[in-house]
Amino acid sequence: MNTLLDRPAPAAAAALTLRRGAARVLLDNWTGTSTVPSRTLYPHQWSWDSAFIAIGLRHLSARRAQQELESLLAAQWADGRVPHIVFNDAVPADAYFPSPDFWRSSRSGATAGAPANRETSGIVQPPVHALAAWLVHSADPAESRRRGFLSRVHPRLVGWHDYLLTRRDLGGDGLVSVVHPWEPGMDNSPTWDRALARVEPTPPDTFRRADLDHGQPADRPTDLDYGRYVRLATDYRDAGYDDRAAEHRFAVEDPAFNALLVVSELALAEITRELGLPGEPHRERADRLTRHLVDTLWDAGAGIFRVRDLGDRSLVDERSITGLVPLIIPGLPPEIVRRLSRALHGPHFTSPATRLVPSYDLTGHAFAPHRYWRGPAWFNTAWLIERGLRTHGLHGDAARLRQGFLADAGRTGFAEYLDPLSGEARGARHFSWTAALTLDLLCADDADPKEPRP
Ligand code: 9WN
Repeated sequence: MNTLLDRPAPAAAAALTLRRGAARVLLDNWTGTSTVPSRTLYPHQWSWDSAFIAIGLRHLSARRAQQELESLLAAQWADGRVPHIVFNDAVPADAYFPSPDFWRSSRSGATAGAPANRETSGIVQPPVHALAAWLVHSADPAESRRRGFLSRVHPRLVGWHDYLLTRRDLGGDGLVSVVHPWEPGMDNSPTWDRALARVEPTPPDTFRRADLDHGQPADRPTDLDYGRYVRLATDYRDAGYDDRAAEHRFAVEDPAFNALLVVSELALAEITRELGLPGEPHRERADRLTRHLVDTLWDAGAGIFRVRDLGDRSLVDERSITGLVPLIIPGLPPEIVRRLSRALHGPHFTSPATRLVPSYDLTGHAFAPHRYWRGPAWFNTAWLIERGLRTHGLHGDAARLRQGFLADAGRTGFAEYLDPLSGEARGARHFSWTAALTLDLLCADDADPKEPRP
């Protein structure tokens, strides 16, 4: 057992300090209905952030964790999409760019079913929500049943996955595509560069970036990247956010996005079963998606999953953390598990200064230790890899990653990400998902990750 009480006194005291610090971050970043990723850089509600935050919040208050997910799902569009940002109308318009008056969801998204009474973005982020909902339920099943939590979120989660598996199967091969680099949540990863180069950037003097008021320009995406992000979002908006009408100039199949849909489909099977309905269709969808992922995106020569660019339907020759995240899939063929585990320990992803996994190949031509998703090591992806290692019984590696995660989170004041060469904290501090996932890993043991943690 690995509970706080069973540990030797100094370790237990350190764990308690860490737990208190993480709880403080989540209390400070709570707005009354949800949690902002960062009070400075990201002052609204973000989709996959809320899922990670709920996974940690469940250890403090199952009820608040439920609220975190339900407030996000309340802004779901009628076509099933869960928007990547839900705007807080009490926050000044210039606090974050692109703001509600750029996305204009309630007007431009009306035909696609955007809510009339909430402003949101029109794009999506990775589907971690069903996994989060199942973990939140498992933390306190009695409270969850009493409040009818799963029966309320179930239809919304089904609608969300249906949207992705139908409207977003742009390649026609059973995999989900993302249509903007913000959608996979790894904004400026070098894996998007090739597809993004086809996009004509919007001139930088036509918009004002708010991120540079808080973040270091050298750590953030460049103005050229932003020009392309703005162009893609403008075109999507002007097509009414309609995936059938929009001419997507950027469309890629991302391994992590699809892998997270697999584990969320498996979670949805559990949710469905708990509600007395048949879970089999969701398990079958998960199996099908896993097969497509392996058949289409696995690069056996390189031993990593690749991104596929639908512009020319070829695999992108870059190694990124997105290619390792499928380790989280329980039904992955053992040979692929072995290769991914080898890749994790090889020269491309072994950092000298942290056990967290860098977001991009340390030896890659575009590696940049500070620049956002072009090298820095992030805590949410480390949590996903840790879970994947446990899923496949690699408990020693999982424990080492967990210890490294907890040490880095505490040492850096719950930083957004780290320079993988020096271990230095970068980006925002008091970052919500870092704190939330710290709480979760403090409660982790070596049990099967499908089981609720103590
Ligand atoms: C754009 C909130 C989000 C995360 C993303 C991360 C970053 C936004 C930005 O912050 O993206 O969505 O302004 O850079 O890349 O993963 O969800 O924390």
